[in-house]
Amino acid sequence: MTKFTNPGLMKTNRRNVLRGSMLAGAAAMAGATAIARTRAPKINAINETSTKLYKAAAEQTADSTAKPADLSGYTRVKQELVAPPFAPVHEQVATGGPKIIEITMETTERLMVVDEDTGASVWALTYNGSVPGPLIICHEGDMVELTLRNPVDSMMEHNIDFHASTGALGGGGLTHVYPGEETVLRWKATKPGCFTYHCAPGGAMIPYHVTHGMNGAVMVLPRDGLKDKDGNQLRYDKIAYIGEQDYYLPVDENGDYKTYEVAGDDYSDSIEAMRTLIPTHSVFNGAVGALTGENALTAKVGETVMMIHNQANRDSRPHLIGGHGNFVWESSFTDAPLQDMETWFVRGGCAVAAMYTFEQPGVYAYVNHNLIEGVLLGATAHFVVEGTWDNALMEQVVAPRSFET
Ligand SMILES: [Cu+2]
Repeated sequence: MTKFTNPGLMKTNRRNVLRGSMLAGAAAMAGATAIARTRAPKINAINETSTKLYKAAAEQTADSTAKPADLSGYTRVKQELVAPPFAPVHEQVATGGPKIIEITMETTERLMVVDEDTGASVWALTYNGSVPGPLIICHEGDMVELTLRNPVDSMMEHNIDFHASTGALGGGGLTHVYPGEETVLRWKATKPGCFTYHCAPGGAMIPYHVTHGMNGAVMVLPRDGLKDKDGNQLRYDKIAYIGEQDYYLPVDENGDYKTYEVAGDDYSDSIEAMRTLIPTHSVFNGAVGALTGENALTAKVGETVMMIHNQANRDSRPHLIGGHGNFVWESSFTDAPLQDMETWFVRGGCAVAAMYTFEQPGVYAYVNHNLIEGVLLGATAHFVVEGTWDNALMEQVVAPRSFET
């Protein structure tokens, strides 16, 4: 099937649909000034290198005479993935032997409003239609078996790189799917912790897809559950899964956010905006206000919430205003958690788990404590917590009043 991705500009066939090199060529023709900067590496050259890298990984495996994996002793289960901020049904302490966890994700491209007030929107590239993609949960020693499906009406090629996995570019080299294709990848979870996954089709398409929402998190729990530094069991009552997304949305000469007909049409403008390294937005769960107001997270006094924060591209520093990170796993679940943290650190390209038991009712803001990003760029969520106020912890002794001068 032949389709015109840029009418009048370039013709391609299905196997070449919006491959990075083709789009970069189109971008160079359409907006050479946007991309050809002094000393800036040529994007099509980067693409070529990266494409070869991915091919090499795929071919290496295809030529391999490796013996089949021994799947005896594993039980197959299906995990129904759910949209953020929720988590799939799971056990905190594994029962039974190791499992092969079957999941399915679709690489859906959809127009999303990022900020209703300004009209900012993005042709989001997603796993299962959400930004971030769904949270996947397994235990150390389990296998994750993903069916990755690219809908027929997609404009682009997609794949997936699991930071929790080992080999073949995190699976990126084995999972390239064009519109109308599906692939199945199985990998073993050998490292306990929270990990990012993201699309990485090659070249400039890697940051383009990641900054268009194509990322999410996997939580690999220890088989015997989470522990504090003394080995005491830790359990949570609920999970709040928060994906922080930096967007670089193009604006026109009047400063208004540009709109585009189909996914991929913003490629050349987006590359230019991304090169500034200054995001126009840094939001939680895809859009300004996705976790505030009517969409706020909820909890009760005495409940323990596990906050999982994913940032696939940039560093972040979450802070729960009015609360703490009682236990924070910035690295892996193998390490003892940090305790009683005020603000913790999410290295760009990773996911971090922080556990807190609410002690007071009210509205708590969970922010990126670069407060410019938290307040001006959108990285704020709210927890609305019900319960009884504890004056022993805090009391307004005197309400604000005038004082005598
Ligand atoms: Cu993608």
